[in-house]
Amino acid sequence: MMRDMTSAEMRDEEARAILKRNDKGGYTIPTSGLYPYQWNWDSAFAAVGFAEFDVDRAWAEIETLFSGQWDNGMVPHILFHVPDDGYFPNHDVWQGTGPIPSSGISQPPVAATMARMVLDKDAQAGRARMATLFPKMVAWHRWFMDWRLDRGAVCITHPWEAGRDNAPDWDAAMAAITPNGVGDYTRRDTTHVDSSMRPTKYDYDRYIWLVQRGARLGWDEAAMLQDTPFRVADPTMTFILLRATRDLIAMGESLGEDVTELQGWVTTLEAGAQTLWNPALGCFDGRDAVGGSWAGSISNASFLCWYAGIDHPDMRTRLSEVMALSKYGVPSLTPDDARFDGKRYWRGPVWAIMNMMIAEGLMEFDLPQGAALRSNTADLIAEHGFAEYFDPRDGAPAGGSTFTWTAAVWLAWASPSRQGA
Ligand code: 9WN
Repeated sequence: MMRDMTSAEMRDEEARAILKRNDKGGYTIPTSGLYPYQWNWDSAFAAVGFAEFDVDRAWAEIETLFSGQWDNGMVPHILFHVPDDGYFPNHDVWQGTGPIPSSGISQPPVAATMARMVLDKDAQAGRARMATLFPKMVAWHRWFMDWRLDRGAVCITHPWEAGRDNAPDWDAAMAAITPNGVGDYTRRDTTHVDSSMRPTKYDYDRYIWLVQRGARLGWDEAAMLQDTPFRVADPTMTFILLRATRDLIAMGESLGEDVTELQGWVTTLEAGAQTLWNPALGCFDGRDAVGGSWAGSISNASFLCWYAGIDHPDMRTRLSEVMALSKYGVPSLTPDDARFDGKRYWRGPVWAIMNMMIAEGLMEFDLPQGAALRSNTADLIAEHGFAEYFDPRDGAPAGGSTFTWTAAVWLAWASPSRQGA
């Protein structure tokens, strides 16, 4: 007689079913309806989920992402493989100039780190796949190094580039934009998800204004730099690029590649990360590279320092304070900040991908909160399902459902069947 499945095993099955359902053949959408295309960092996380049951499919996910790479090395944040009217803004607004219809900005470069996790699953099978991807990843990292640094920290040129769309980190830079001439447009996101969980019209007017500016300038990085109102040095980008470059070096060395240039980038980014230290806050923070102000945000991105190999005693204290206020992991903004909004996207909710990256870093430093964060994330998903994000106060699911990256994080990392693995 077959024994009954445990609830964790049922979640494992559900997670695999979500990845398969969101699989459009070589790439995965984050969730149907709300996000009908291939997103950059979502895809990298999807790959580690697939690697739990289909390593070949995991490599295909990353390869499809890189098939959209531009000549200048940039890997777009969205690839519009099959047109879909359910999303705005589409390619007609973005007018990306790469080989596949795409947006004109990038997203946090987690791909090398996730590729290394996929490679660890089956080094033999992955070697040739990674050897082909290696120069493409190097070219992408070089694009960040060439175009996006401010005192060694990595800047974003659009809030969507950080993946933390409406984080308070960009409030000052957003306020510096007067979205004149943006014209009429119809949002689609609020037809799929309650508007209280999404960015506001004020935000969208500025998001679209920045897209129109980039499209007008043909996404020429040098031209976009001139008189830009929006350039923010971002802990998400800086810590993730630093970590991913370390992973790229490790893979490059085992492939027999020359990694001298990449080692130089690590030195630059390590120094850049220190320029994100806000002494008044006692925390790594966003820094407006144009206006010069600090965001004053204790955010989940602040706690990616360990993931990037950087420790700080004050960060340990900040982490204990934040975790005492949130049972389900690290919220996108500390709940004792006046700007906290538990349901609104990147101004409060908990995200499984951020919990995973933060915890991995903590574990590498042998800090006990890493294991705690992992089991908090397991509880969150076991109790509340595969939502896009969650209210940190009660774990209530928010945003889209049957979400690819939440399923992937469960399968690759949070599920009790993976813990201890
Ligand atoms: C814009 C797909 C993406 C994530 C981002 C998240 C959200 C898009 C949107 O969804 O952004 O890129 O339309 O709101 O903020 O991190 O990659 O899941």
